[in-house]
Amino acid sequence: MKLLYQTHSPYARKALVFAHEAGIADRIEVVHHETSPTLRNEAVYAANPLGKVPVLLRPGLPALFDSDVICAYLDTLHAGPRLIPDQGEARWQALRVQAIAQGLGDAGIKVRWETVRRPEALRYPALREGYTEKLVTSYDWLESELDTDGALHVGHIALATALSWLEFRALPDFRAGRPRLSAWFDAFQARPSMRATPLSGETHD
Ligand SMILES: N[C@@H](CCC(=O)N[C@@H](CS)C(=O)NCC(=O)O)C(=O)O
Repeated sequence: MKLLYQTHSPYARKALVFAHEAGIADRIEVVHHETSPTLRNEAVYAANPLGKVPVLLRPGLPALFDSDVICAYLDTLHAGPRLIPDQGEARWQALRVQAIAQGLGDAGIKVRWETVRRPEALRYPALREGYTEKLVTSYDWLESELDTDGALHVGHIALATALSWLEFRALPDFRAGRPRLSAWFDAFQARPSMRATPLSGETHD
């Protein structure tokens, strides 16, 4: 399988960290791409009409996107404990943490558009503030709601890769006043799956 990847994408890294945690990273060839709404990448568009990474190319089978779907597929390919619990409250906790993590990445990208990516004259401060608020209230939610003791799940992977990216891009700090979240994140960052997949590079618009 091939994974269309971008070294500074939290979502692409999420899929790859998931593969590492599932013990199947050696079945995936990482193919590097740059893509953005203002930099069309034909190879990515050929596989995903949204023009976004990650995309998982499977021999003889349709391409899979986005990161949620790729993780769900990868979870069917290994014999270890499911990283997406299939029943009970454990399932809903994993999925809601994943949803918050996805939202952190989405809001962080919006904040970046309104701070560094959009030409200065086109930036809209009210939008930057609105998306910053979503980041901050989500950080607070995680401080109280994140399950830090139980089994590893997809939400943890999505969250660690999102927080790592937010810090990498110097987006609003999630650490101050949130010792539980910070301690959990620091421990997660030390995992081999995270160490094998460092973020790097600049966004190309
Ligand atoms: N919901 C998607 C988001 C993917 C996404 O936004 N990827 C970014 C890279 S961080 C991208 O490819 N952007 C290019 C574009 O929006 O055209 C997922 O979870 O995979």
